[in-house]
Amino acid sequence: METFTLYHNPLSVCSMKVRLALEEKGLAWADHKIDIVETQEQLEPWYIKLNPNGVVPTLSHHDGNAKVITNSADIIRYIASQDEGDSLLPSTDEERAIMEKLITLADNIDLQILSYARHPSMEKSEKVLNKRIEKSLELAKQHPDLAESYNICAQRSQKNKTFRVDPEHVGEIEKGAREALSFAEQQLAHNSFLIGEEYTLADVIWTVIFSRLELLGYGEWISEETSPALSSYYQKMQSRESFSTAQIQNQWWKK
Ligand SMILES: N[C@@H](CCC(=O)N[C@@H](CS)C(=O)NCC(=O)O)C(=O)O
Repeated sequence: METFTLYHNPLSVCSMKVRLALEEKGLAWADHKIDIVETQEQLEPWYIKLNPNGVVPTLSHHDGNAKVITNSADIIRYIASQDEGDSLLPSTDEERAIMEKLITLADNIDLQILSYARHPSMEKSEKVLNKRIEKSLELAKQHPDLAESYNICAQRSQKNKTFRVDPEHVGEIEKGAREALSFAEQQLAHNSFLIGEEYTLADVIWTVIFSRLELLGYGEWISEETSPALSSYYQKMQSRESFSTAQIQNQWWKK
């Protein structure tokens, strides 16, 4: 029986990072999908008790003691810390610091807002956000003990709604993303991977970022003309077995 259970969504970028880390590490895991679009299961009380921010992914690990880890960057660090499988961590402190910098740079790109801003149907994505706000506020009334979490969920969706139609805010996120990409391009100038010659968590996280940027229509940022090193690196990452087993799916949610 698997000791890891991943609560995730097939099309969520944060979930993809964790699936990719699990596959690269070679850990078996039980799959628990959470519908964050139609039924919005991430807001159900049982899930809020597991992940008080009401977001995917969440990893639970039953190895004698039951552990629950939230936040994709912390989850992948936890996965890397397991004894079995490949390390996924660089060998020196200096490289480890660069890996952490690359994780932070990736985390700072607000892909939620960019995704809601670039979804092919403004109307459909607006419906999802409205439903999240309504459901959070309704459940806050029904479950006063969880009201703090539900208010955080409602505020997050409200923020996504406001900023996705704010060109200045979207422009700032895009600017930050391009600066981060230029740092990654420099890293790849003389290396096979983002940190030297070994595949690490930085590669996990950035492979998923590239896939989402492509979906969002920013493929030119990682094209051969603009970023030759990133472009050939991303092709290599896509040909790894983990890219298909972890289902790094480049597609929009439908409803
Ligand atoms: N910092 C969190 C962010 C997680 C997150 O925003 N997840 C999105 C999907 S990628 C989600 O669950 N959204 C549902 C919602 O906002 O209600 C992480 O890295 O795990």
